[in-house]
Amino acid sequence: MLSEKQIQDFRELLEQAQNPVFFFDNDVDGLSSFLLLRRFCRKGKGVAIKTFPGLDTSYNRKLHELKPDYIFVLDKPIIAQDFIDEAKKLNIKIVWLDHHPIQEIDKEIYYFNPLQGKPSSNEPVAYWTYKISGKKEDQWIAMLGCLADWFIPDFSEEFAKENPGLFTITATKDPAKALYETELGRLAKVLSFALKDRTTAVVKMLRILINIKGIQELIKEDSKTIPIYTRFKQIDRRYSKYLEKAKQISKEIKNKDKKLLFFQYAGQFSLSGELANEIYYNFPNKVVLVAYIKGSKVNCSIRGKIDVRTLVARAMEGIEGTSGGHKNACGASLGIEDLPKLKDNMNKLL
Ligand SMILES: [Mn+2]
Repeated sequence: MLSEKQIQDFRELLEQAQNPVFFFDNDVDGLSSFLLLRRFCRKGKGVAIKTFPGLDTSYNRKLHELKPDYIFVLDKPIIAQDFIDEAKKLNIKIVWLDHHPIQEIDKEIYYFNPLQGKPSSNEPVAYWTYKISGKKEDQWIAMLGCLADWFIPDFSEEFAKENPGLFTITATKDPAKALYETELGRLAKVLSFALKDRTTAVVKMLRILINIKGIQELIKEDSKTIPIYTRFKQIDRRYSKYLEKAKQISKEIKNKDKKLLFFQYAGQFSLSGELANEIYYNFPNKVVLVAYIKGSKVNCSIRGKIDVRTLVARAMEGIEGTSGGHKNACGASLGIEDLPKLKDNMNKLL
């Protein structure tokens, strides 16, 4: 966890900044973290980082363009050394708040990570930015960020009691239920899909969310929120189709008693992580592998009750590519020619 002192220190850094720029991970935890801080300090610009897994050197130009005195990096496990050097050269201070495994950190960076605390913990960044901002009226934003990272925060029961139409007490016991069966979960999906848009559209979305009065304004589909919903619907149409297909496939394999639920798709949008989560939610006894084919490359998302990280690492033996992630949720990338082999290996190992 972060200590009271650290929370206070972070707040002071925010206050010192005249022209902060917030670089945040391109997911709902990252977005919520930015919004909580931005709505608290009322200054600075936000940049959604689209490079993965780290903030890479393609963002150096933002330092010249936006001329910040402080930058705040949120929910990103890696910052390219060259970016850090460039910031130093320009006399820009770096504040970094993250909850991923700790990397070697440059001494001149103000680094905050609950994993370093006592006790060590890894709450989403939105949880901590909410503690920093302390604005009760923004609790819904913190809820969205936490949920999207499959984390139920300690204020969720309070939230459920005060917002019965949005969230339920039973959902406070189960993050999957919270995500797939509540209105708040649906909104997390809306924001997640809306983030998958061109930079200019995302900037527009940020402006809307910085100024929005409350969650009721976000729920309402009107002239104000239309840019968010347009993109969401566009992606959700595809997403729902893929999901239906995957459910169909699982019906067919149920009879054969197979452990692996394999689903592949190609297209404009990278949705394999979201799809794998929801398919796994529907078929918790299967190991789910969703393969997103883009040109000659494949990105896979794997979910399962068992240790799929080890399973995938073994199935990738002899295949050129990478794999890694968490025990029950991991990823792999490889060339398209090796996808049948990966599927085959997984089937054999299971
Ligand atoms: Mn996160």
